[in-house]
Amino acid sequence: MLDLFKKITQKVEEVYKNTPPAIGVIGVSGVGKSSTLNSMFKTQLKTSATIRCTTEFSDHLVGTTVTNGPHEGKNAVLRVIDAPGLGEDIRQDPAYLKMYSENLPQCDVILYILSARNRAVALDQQYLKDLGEFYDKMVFGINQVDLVEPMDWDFAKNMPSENQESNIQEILSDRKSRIEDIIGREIKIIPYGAKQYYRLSNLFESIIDSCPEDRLWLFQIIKGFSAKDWLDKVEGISEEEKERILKSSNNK
Ligand SMILES: Nc1nc2c(ncn2[C@@H]2O[C@H](COP(=O)(O)OP(=O)(O)O)[C@@H](O)[C@H]2O)c(=O)[nH]1
Ligand SMILES: [Mg+2]
Repeated sequence: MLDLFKKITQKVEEVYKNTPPAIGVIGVSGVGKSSTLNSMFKTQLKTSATIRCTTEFSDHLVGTTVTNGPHEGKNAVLRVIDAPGLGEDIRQDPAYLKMYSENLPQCDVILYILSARNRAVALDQQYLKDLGEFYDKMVFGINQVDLVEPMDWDFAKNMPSENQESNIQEILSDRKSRIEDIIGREIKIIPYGAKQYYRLSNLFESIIDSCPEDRLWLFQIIKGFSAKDWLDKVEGISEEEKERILKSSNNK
């Protein structure tokens, strides 16, 4: 019996090592794909406010120590794939879309990022139409919520002001219905801020929840990824605020 258990454990570790859980990140240029991966997984991908800087798919293995749950203390590996951004130049898009189709099948989950500051979603709708084969494993995030009008982010609490929050909710329901119209099913869409590490834990949870059944166990191993690790990096935020944010993010 013990032997069988050992064999199964070995097998699990083997699958884990050979094909770790893989998350692909796609979306229009400048929405913060690379920044999201950097904030979430401490990668050091180049980001830019002005020009594109990701021209090919880049594949990274990120290691982390599981900080809670049954696998606490174990090292977990995750594969993250950063995609070049669509929509920079209409002449580039067909080549990028081809690259998307070639690379995305390797991903367990695909995070499609939009920016809260872009009102036009026609481009996203257009690209989504071309990516129909991946709908099942897509999850959506709206980044850069700190830039939502009236742009008065509450830095002390590291959260949107009341006015921002109500605008964020409006943006959220608008984008949700526009995307759902295209892909024909209900979607999960999480508002967050890569730069502020705001609601990254919600985003991560939603990524895990969108993983296909047969690979879910791989993601469960890393489910212990701690929201506190992210919050620790936000500057100027008090311990009490951290506790409050952690509590509210756990309840969502
Ligand atoms: N204010 C703000 N800026 C962000 C946020 N996330 C990314 N950015 C900025 O948006 C720009 C584009 O980000 P980048 O990660 O290069 O986008 P990509 O082209 O989608 O990979 C950079 O200047 C980032 O610093 C965010 O949450 N808030
Ligand atoms: Mg990039």
